[in-house]
Amino acid sequence: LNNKETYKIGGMTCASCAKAVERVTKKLDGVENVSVNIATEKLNIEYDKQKVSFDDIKSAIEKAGYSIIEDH
Ligand code: 9UX
Repeated sequence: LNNKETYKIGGMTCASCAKAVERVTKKLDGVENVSVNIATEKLNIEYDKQKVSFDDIKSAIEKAGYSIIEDH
């Protein structure tokens, strides 16, 4: 049931921002693999849609001070 998606993250200005985005998303139940590329500003994430929704991920990222948009 894992679903792989790529999203565009806004507001990351240093490598620690990328780490912060990884940390807040990994913490969500149902999220498996997360990687953030600071150069491309992309979030690659694998998650179970039965357990966690895009809106949950979006809320966590916005709460941490960043923005997220669907990249397709
Ligand atoms: Mo770096 Mo990001 O000093 O929120 S952690 S800018």
